[in-house]
Amino acid sequence: SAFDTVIHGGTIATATDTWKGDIGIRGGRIAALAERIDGGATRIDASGRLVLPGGIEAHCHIAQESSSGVMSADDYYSGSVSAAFGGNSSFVPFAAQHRGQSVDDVIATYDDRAAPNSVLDYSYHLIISDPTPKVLTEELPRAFARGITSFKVFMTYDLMNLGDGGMLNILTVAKAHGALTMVHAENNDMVKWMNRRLAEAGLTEPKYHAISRPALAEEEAIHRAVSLAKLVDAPLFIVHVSTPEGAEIVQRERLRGTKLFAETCPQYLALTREDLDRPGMEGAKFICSPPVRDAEGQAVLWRHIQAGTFASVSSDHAPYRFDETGKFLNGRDAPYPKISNGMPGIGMRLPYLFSEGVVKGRITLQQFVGLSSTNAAKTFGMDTKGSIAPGMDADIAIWNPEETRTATLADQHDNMDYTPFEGMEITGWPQTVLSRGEIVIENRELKAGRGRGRFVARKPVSLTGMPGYTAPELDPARNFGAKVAP
Ligand code: DUC
Ligand code: ZN
Ligand code: ZN
Ligand code: ZN
Repeated sequence: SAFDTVIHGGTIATATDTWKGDIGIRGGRIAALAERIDGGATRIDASGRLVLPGGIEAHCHIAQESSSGVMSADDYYSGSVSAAFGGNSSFVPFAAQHRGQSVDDVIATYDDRAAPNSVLDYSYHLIISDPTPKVLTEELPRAFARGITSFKVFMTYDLMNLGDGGMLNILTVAKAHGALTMVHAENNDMVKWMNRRLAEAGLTEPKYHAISRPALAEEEAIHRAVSLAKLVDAPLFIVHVSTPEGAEIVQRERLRGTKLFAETCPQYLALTREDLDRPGMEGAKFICSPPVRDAEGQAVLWRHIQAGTFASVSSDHAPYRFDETGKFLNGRDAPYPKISNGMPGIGMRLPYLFSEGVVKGRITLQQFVGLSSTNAAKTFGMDTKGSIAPGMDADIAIWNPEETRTATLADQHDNMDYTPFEGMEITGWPQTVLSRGEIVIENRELKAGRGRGRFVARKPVSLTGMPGYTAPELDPARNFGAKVAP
């Protein structure tokens, strides 16, 4: 047969189109699209199903130590399996440099964690917390050259944040190499000041986590991050935007042509600070940063999703079990600043977005494909992924748009002991997932083996349609005839 696999009879959708037809797959790539394709060593019946580009999870923490040394509950096996059950064909976890570590060593460590274990194709975003001269001039350029073309920096946490000058330095390096800087934008001193104030008043239960990280801390830091990036005209990606104020800055700057991208996450649409106030220590399950907020804000975030403010909706899967190995590493009744920070959700990102977005009529199917896959591929330079077109990797998720089930922990297939989405009624579930033409999930069963995933070398971000910004002061020649090096 001309094809290894033919997917037939489904409704195919990309970020721009929907049509009925068949897909012929050969050598792991999409070889043909036609109304009808006969043959195929394997034939997959997709009648009554949606055939979509496999999801690309662009924000997740897998086999990663936090700055306080807590290891995430999922490794590259359980993390990729959970992602696959959730409709993803590839993912981009973080490889985190903590202070004093060499970036070359960090990448080697994550290669050892990922290559033997990942079921899905993967790349990394670096996390940079220690931008020494060697990191800036040698190690980062080396990482970019091998296809790790993005990295995250922090404006908060004493052990992570770079300060404004440090941000300008690293943004400049990223710009020179076509790399993309991602930023966790919360004002560190505002959060520390709030923490001190709450501690002095004895207010340490989980619900005060939300109070300790005000919306203003995010708004101020997003504005500052964008200003720093504009000064050097470097592209910037704001991760996990949780507030209407933050989203509004992103929208305004994108309209001006600023080289700016952003994401939000399902938890900011699904959960509120009321969840942090569940009985006993239950609220600890919902501690993440930035914190979950309120219902009014959720409605505004949906408006921004509709309006195209966000490139993607990502899970920010940061799994810590509800026990002494995870959330309660510092004890069962630890004050909120000592409870491990993050929540799981890699398996729920797409079912939640489909159910609340497409099924409820908030977004189109095309927007869903863009937010779940295509935009991440473009933004993070995965040029063989994120669409259904001849020559692309056959990374495909076949969805049953009508199946309704209640979200449960057992459905996640991760290494967690809770899901924050427990009990939510979800319509639309991925049923079969292919990665480079290989069946990873079929009828909700795992079919692929540990270690089949491959590292994806990524290209620079595409900045088409983003003219950027030139700060007049950056070039003194314009004013006083003096030259400075770029
Ligand atoms: N930022 C993340 O992106 N994830 C977990 C915690 C954090 O601060
Ligand atoms: Zn057919
Ligand atoms: Zn963050
Ligand atoms: Zn994160």
